[in-house]
Amino acid sequence: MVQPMPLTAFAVRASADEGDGESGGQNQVGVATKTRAKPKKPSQFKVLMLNDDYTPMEFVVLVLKRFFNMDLEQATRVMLHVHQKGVGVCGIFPYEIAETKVNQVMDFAKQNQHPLQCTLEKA
Ligand code: TYC
Repeated sequence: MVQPMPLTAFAVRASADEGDGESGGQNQVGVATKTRAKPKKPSQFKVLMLNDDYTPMEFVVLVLKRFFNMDLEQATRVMLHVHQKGVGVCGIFPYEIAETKVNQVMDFAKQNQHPLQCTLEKA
């Protein structure tokens, strides 16, 4: 994924380049290029499922299978963990994918009139 470079750092360096009268000085251009190109690891986010008293167990298992590609055994294990402990991890993803999964789960729960809650947390 392309990351926006830190604007302030670039602006300071760019104006220093213009002002010093030395075209082609080694530092300025090299530093700006390096700042722009530096690859950044996309940060990872846990998708968490929360327990409640009303959502049927079968529905939670269906959600875990449908949106997190779990098989019946995995989905049942995670659902029971959430049921007993209050919260559990459905998976760890880059931010945009994690956000999409949370929205898919919340929309699907709403459509089916269940109060199931799903959220994000930085991994
Ligand atoms: N506690 C719910 C019940 O007893 C089941 C449940 C499990 C609900 C996991 C939400 O994330 C959840 N029907």
